[in-house]
Amino acid sequence: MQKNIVILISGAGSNMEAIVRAARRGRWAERFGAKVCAVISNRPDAAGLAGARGEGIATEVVDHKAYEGRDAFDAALIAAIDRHTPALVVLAGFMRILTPAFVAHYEGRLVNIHPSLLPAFPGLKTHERAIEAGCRFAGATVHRVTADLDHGPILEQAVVPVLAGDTGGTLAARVLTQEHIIYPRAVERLLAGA
Ligand code: NHR
Ligand code: GAR
Repeated sequence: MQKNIVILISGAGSNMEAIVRAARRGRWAERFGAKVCAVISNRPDAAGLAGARGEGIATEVVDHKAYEGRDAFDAALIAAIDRHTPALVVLAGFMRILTPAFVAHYEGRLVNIHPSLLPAFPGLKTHERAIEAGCRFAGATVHRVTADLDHGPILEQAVVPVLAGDTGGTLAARVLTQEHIIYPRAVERLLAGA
């Protein structure tokens, strides 16, 4: 059975790129019948859209500003995603909170990477908050998405040190290098059924 992967982005798309590269290098098509078949952004100006096109992947924009409310946006997003009959929907720097109806529609197929060591620091501005709290370690978490924001079952985590003089930006960059390792690994494990 063909396992289609749809990736949702809002920005640079470096996690999306890491997954696309891992799919190629790890021969996901041959081993799991899996391929990244579409990248969808809620922001028309997301830099990751050009990256995806450069990889030969179909792209689409579902601009949340064009919809009256979250229910209408999520319905349009579901329509765009379901054209690809995905086995897996991967949030990669996707910045819109999803409605319970959306989450229920993709139950068991929806994963996210969050730039903190969950359950610490769900939500936004995670790096600044970790520094402010005096944390010695920070990191990233791949988790299943549930209606309860950033609280789904944990699939993978990576830890990095918080260094003296870190800003949100320097810490984010250190965490991001680890995201690029654990996100492809988590997706590969899901495809392998492990
Ligand atoms: N949706 C559900 N239901 N559950 C989760 O666990 C989700 C989710 C949607 C996105 C990613 C998450 C993150 O990893 C994610 C997890 C956006 C916001 C947010 O507040 C919070 C968490 C995450 C993503 N977004 C604002 C909103 O009003 C908009 C912010 C912006 O556009 O910059 O949707 O951190
Ligand atoms: C990543 O650090 C990701 O964990 C984070 O945004 C960055 C996206 O980078 N996600 C969130 O903050 C979700 N609210 P990318 O576009 O280069 O993958």
